[in-house]
Amino acid sequence: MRNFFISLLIGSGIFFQPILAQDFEPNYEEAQVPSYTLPDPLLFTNGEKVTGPKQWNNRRQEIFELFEKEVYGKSPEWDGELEAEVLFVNPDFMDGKATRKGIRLHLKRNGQDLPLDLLIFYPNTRQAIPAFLGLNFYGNHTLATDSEVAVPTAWIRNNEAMGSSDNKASETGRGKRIPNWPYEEIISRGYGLVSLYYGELDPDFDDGFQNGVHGLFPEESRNAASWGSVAGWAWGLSRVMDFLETESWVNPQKVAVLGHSRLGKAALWAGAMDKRFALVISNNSGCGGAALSRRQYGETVGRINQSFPHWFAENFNQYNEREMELPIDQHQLLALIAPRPVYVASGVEDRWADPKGEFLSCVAASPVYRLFGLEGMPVATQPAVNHPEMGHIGYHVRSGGHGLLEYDWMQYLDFADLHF
Ligand code: GTR
Repeated sequence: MRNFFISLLIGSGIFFQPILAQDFEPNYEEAQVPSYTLPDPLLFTNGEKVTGPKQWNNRRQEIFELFEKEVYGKSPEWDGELEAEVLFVNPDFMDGKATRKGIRLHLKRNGQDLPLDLLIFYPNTRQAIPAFLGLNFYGNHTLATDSEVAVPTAWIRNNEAMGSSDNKASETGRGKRIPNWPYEEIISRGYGLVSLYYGELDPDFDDGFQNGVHGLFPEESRNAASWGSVAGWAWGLSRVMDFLETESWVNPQKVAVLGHSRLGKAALWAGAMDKRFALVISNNSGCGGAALSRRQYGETVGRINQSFPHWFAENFNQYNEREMELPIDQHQLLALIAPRPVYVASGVEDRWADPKGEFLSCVAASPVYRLFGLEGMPVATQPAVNHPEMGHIGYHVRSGGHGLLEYDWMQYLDFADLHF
């Protein structure tokens, strides 16, 4: 009876509730960072050493499964149908320099239809070109000044940033995010840009995983290792990639996936799950993204699970205030992307995301790149503000706080030029 009661508690999630004081005080003192040892990406759980790329494949699988089980949850195989509906095509965008397209992707499965609106920009050239793919926070209309790009109907979080007092997108947000998505510059550098609103994949609130992509798999029984929202957003990026493989303007071998903050966590996990992403960019992704959990600097595992119970697998709660017990740490998430290039960016005032922990993660992932004869992070100490470093791992800490800014994009374009 007692065991039955305990498993009932585990199943209901009550067991892993964060044991956090209400008045959580983040640590911002370097001297208060606990001493820790990071799990070695090149050491199998049984203690054997990885000595070459061939063994790395097996070790990679081991690490990947640990992230699935303990952090993000396991995403299902896609066995549904994908249909692309053309909403508009404007080949005379930017005085004829570019094309802007609206595509509604329909994810069909089990009698359900999940619509995802893609906003696509690309320069008018004859060759297939590289492109950036990234989820946006407030809807595609925030990347457009004109009404051809419709306001989304999906639920919006933190919508006051767009001048709305409820969770519905409206005209007040139109064009507001263009500075964060400088498509004119991206196009003039020869790249395409594909963006979609992340809430169409999975609305960012805790509804017991009923809606969004989770709703396409009603037969799935949930357990402590089931996929959370971060995994849902990441999985959705792969469905967009499925579509991009059918588009003639883009070179599918050269698609960079990028995301800011929670969507940076999703971009990293997308890059780990799907090797078709040739380059991966994490902008201020912080806890559960590029930052090392063991440092407990700024946002911690316990805090993030308390604030966002729907983001990760329920298992992640086991490590609330127990980061040292994690069988992996976030440098191994970067290592899962090797030998493909990965870029991590911080903002010096964005202490909540632990800029130094993001940098140290790049350093600790580097041995895996070296296994492939590649330079990972070229430097061992955190570079000065606004001094990017680019090996096969790139990193910068720029001036200012949390945000995807033009400075960040300039580095991503340079990094993509270097590797594509
Ligand atoms: C914060 C959260 C961070 C980060 C951020 C964002 O509230 O604590 O982990 O994801 O939101 O996505 O902007």
